[in-house]
Amino acid sequence: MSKYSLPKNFLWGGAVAANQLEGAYKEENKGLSVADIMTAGANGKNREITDGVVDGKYYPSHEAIDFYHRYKEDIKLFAEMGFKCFRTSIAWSRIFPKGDEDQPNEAGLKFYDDLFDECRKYGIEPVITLSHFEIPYHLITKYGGWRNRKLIDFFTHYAEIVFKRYRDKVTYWMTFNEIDNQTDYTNQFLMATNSGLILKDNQADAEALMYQAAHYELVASALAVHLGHRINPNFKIGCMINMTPIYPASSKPVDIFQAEKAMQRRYWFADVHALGKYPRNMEAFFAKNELRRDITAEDRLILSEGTVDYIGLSYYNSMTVAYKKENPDFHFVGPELVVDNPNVEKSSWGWPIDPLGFRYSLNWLADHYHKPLMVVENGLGAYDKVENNGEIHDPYRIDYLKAHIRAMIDAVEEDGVEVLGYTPWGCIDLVSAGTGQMSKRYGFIYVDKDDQGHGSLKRIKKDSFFWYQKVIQSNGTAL
Ligand code: P53
Repeated sequence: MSKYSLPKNFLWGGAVAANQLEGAYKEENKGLSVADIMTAGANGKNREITDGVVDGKYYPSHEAIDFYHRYKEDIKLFAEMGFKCFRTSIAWSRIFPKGDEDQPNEAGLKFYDDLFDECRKYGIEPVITLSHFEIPYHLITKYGGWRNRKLIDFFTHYAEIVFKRYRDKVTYWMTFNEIDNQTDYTNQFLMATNSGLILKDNQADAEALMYQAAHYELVASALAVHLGHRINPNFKIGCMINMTPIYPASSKPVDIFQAEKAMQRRYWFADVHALGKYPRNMEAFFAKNELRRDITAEDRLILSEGTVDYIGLSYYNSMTVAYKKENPDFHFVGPELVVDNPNVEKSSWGWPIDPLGFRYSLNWLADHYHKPLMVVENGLGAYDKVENNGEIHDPYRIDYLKAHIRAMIDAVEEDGVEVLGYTPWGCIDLVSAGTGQMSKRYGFIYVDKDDQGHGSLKRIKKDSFFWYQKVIQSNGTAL
């Protein structure tokens, strides 16, 4: 086999996050997390972040798809598809219900012991995110979330406990899910899920808070990497970046430079994680704007000593931006500069569909960071229909995944990119992070539940289930 082909032990699998599928939000002493105070929204309707759990409102995470009680049945289905790995997260608030305790909650630790054992029974390697949009709510109400330096200690204590406990059960870890989403600091959902920052509309200090919180997260991540390697030198600990390549709207130099500035503003997080220091473009930006005030010499040392082993990434779509003359210094936050790209199709939720953008992304990350990549999310959120005979035909999902897997294999074979694994998002239908809907489905396995929380929770294999089974069996040659 050529060095430039998918290895025999390529990690095919699927990805989920605890808060989007486990449910059992209060069971066995679990504390509330930020996900548990977010109501359901819809396409174009934001989820509401409430002040604690409010009576009479519907919170999709509370039951989700009840994976907490059904994981044996679900993992059996993953094994039937041939999964080599399964990416999920540990709900921090199961281990530390409030987040600031000394002693962990044994029942929470036991749940993940059983879950990882169940995976191992089928030879499925767990791939575990420490913080996937589920910071304990108490850390928000008492400490203000990641604006507070104390969170570094709480997080590293949590990381140490789970690294030690699962030392021989888990090898692949990631620290913070999609840490770069918060680049758009005007988006309350992203600020709450990334950093536990509950902000008001147009909050004046949102930008400064974001950069400070992100700094503390990056220090906490570096400490966790360092600690993890001491606990088990075989651990592979990665970061997790949402990779949305940003294209210029035209060949006008201002558009091209605007896109470059947007890339700098979104991907410096990966520089810190992978290279151990802030890029000079960000240092210059902070110096000019007096952002990220609290950084110590010790922090810089920690960052340099806790670089990640691989880059975990999610890829769904590309984004296209245009220069605006009202913005002569090429500032970038997010949606304000985005324009429609007429060259790509869109999903039912308006997300561009761009498989070549995936190959471009894999190349870009490999060129910048010279580390192995792991694709830990990719997929199409779509409406599915159950036919009268109970079957679900989802050729649109197969088309999307086929084109993206093709693009990934091209990146490996033609471009020499090193990719460790591929775990499509939401391998079993689950609650959408962005909208809180069930009807935005990604799965190979259908779950009978609607956007109001009604349904039998029955699992049904979709056509894509049998297709993906063949993809894995053939190591990506039978698409
Ligand atoms: P949903 C924003 C931008 C890109 C990816 O998203 C995002 C988000 C947050 O919505 O989320 C990631 O469910 C995330 C998953 C999430 C998945 O992509 O909004 O890591 O938790 O479910 C898909 O369609």
